[in-house]
Amino acid sequence: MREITQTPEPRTPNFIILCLSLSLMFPIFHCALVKAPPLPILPIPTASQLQWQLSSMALFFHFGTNTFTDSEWGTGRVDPSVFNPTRLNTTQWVQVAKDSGFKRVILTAKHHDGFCLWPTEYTDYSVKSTSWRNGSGDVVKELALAAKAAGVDLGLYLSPWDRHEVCYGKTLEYNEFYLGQMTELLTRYGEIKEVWLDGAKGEREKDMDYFFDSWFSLIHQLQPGATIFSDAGPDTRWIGDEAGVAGSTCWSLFNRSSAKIGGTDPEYSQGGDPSGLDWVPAECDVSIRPGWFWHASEVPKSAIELLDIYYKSVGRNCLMLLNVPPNSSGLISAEDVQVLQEFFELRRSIFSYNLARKAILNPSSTRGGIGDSRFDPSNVFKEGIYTYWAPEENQSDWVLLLNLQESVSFNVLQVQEPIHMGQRISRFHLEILNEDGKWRNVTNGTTVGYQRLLQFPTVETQHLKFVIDTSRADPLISYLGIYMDQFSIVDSAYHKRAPTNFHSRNIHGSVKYFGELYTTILEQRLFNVNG
Ligand code: FUL
Repeated sequence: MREITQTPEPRTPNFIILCLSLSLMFPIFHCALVKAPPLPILPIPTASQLQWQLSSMALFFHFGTNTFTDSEWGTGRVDPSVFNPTRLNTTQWVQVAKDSGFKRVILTAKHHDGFCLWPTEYTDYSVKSTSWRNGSGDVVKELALAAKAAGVDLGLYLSPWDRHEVCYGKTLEYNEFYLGQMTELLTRYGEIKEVWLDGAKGEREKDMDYFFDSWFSLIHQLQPGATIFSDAGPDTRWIGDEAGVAGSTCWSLFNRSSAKIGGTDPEYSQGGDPSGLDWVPAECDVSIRPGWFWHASEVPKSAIELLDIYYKSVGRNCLMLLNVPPNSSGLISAEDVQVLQEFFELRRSIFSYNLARKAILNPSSTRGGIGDSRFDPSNVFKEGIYTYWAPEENQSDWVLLLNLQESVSFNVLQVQEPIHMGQRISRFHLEILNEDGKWRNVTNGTTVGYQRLLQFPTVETQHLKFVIDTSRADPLISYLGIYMDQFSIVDSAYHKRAPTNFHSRNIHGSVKYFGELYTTILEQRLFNVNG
């Protein structure tokens, strides 16, 4: 049946005069009629997913019997007494994280060998059976206390694959055992912000099913603020490689049902899914050293290599999870601390000043019209996702012109979306005005999400044109920045590469290559830590 609509009476001049006089007498009458924010486009993140994303970077601590046996995948048959970190100091671990800009730490409470870093009731294969702290030590507790004192979030990795536990392989028994251990971890140590688990397992190992749905439900019940990481979420997903590198297109949209824990399709994980129905952003795990556990013979990557990974993880809408393994004395090694300090200084010197900050902005349109500060383009220079530029609805162009007021050199573009409103942009580009008066394309990208960083050969200009080409809904921009990175090498084909074979051991020898600023960074070490 057709809907019957009433035709409104034509407005008489008297009515209009009345409205005008009322609005002059009571200005509030008009002020209340502001344009509401646009609708979010689904899916959108939960509060804990948002908090996770805003933290940007986390440190991973792989620590256990492997640290003492020079191994990666322990057999589960090593005598627990090998675990003896005589100088263990979790306050140092947390301080290192905090001083180098990491807001979250994650500990391998149990790795594949089954050795538990806390005194669990369910097995003797734990710190209880060692002479460390006379068998009454608890690494999880020490880390939880240190993290709380420093205001750093704590996450725990409880490996499903357990090479020591005899009931591993008996489906019901082991699922109960695993949940028993998980419950201890989530009820004894205060707030746990992330639970990390994977489907890793060696070939020809015992077969069994994990009851993931029960695990995830219980974890969320016991720690409602925790995000659960796995190959398939539910809250954050594995990026699909252990190099810390996301796809250059990276959606937080994903279909959990299309992913399998232990059977990742790297391409799907790296790019996400523009038609995905679930919000499952990606976490990029990578180790500062070749192995996940500490080995005396290995050296850390250089700060420049970490910076490259930062561009390809945090700069591609992901969280960077950097493993820094404590050594056998129970401390983070001095050479790793040094690299982390240098990495921090690199980021600080590149990103602490937005070269576009004083620009005069000219938008193609503004939601609610000029004068509505809530959607004003100047919001793109305010920190945080809750302030943003919104164009008017139903536009054919989404453009921001920037007059920098003077000629500026730069080689990095930063763009952010207010992701609490959903991830929208699917293609954008940046143009500069050349001296000949012609606009030239400098760089382009696909997805933005929480944060997109793009590098390109250095350009100099006074005028920029930031253009959003395609978007799932009216695009919203919460931040726009341009920066000068004097450290990374970007080749003329617009492909960036980090210097190879450039470890911290030879970092001093390479200083002249990166100029004076790098020398200053090396001289400005913030603190000394025993290693
Ligand atoms: C993998 C494990 O097999 C490695 O040992 C390491 O813990 C890495 C972070 O995850 O699945």
